[in-house]
Amino acid sequence: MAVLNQLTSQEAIDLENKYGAHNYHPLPVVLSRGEGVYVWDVEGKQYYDFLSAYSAVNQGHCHPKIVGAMVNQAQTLTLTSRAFYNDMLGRYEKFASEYFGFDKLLPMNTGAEAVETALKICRKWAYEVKGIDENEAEIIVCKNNFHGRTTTIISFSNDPVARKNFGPFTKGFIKIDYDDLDALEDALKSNPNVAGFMAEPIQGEAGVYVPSEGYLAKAKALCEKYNVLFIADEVQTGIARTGKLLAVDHENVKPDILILGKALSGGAYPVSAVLANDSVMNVIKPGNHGSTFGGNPVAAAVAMAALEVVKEERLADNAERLGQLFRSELNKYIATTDLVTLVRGKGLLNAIVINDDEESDTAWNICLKLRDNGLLAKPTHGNIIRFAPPLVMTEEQLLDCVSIIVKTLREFE
Ligand code: IF1
Repeated sequence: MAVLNQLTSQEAIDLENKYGAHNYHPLPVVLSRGEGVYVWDVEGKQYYDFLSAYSAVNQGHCHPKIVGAMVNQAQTLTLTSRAFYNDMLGRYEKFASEYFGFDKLLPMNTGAEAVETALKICRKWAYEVKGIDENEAEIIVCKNNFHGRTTTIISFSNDPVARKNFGPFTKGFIKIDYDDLDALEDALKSNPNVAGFMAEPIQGEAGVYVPSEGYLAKAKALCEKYNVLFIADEVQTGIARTGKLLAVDHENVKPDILILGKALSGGAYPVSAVLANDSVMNVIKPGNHGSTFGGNPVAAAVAMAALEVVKEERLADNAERLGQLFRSELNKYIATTDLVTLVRGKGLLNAIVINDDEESDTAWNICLKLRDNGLLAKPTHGNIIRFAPPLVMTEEQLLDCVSIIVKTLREFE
């Protein structure tokens, strides 16, 4: 095996620039180790990870129980494909279906694949159960959504950078304003061919937009009234991130289709899933859908360990408690400054809005300074900085992070 000689940060960045597609603009920091809430760069500098790989590392970097399950399974049987059965998949499907309270689970790998899977199930249900004419199904989505980057998913995005020059696009989607129940009812009333309504319980990439209290429950009730499936994309908000196991749990809403990803594996391995009850999931028959790695034994072992950690370490309660503390501490600072207009979020999915226009690079420069001060975060859009640490953080560590964030912001006043 090639000896991994130690790279400097600049050497690592140069390699990516020369040999890697330029589909990202990362913050200039090169990480080489992670443990719990900390990551280290190649020069050995330690940082608090306040992004958690966009909420994939809720259980903390390299959690020993999750890594142990992965290593153990990887030394036993990694992949059978679904051409044959294996002794891990059924156990995982039972475990996770009961864990989230659904009849069945369809295993995939990435969040976007799970979103695509949910859309296919919803359409097939519309034709075979609801009775919509084939190829006429419409799915309602929200403006400023983020559900992934496949061609169909960007077909219903309104982000020009995600869409430009990737057409032609997939038909069959109706865009409405987020957090607008009248718009939802109008779309349901005026379109007899609606199959489903898909939404993020909190719009993450848009800038951590928390909808009005009751929005999710009323949206679900409207879906029931018009015989339409409510699809919750909890890829980013799920797995205890917002202070409950699922963000929909804050309103006791049970979606007809639940989409999971990211922290379903604790960030150790690509694992995603779609869950539904038999009345919906049983429209899927052999040959309709699948993937080489979907439901592989390593994914099964990792996901079960990752979900056990969530309960054993009471991560939802910790996220709820530390999230309240984080927002109250940041609000104390906001009361003293014009630089930041607000902090918003639920649990440990939060964001601050910088009092500057979207095109300014203030948020980016603040994140560069946060990096220098030992904390990693990244702007979502323009003037909004998302803060999402691993849910295993202690109160002492959170308060240390708050002081780093406030100290850094004061340098920009
Ligand atoms: C990137 C954003 C976050 C998601 C929701 C599905 C997916 C995502 C609600 C697709 C993925 C990731 C993608 C990653 C950055 C990150 C992201 F900035 F892109 F929008 F978190 F907000 N549903 N979000 O948030 O899951 O296929 O990536 O596994 O593309 O840069 P995926």
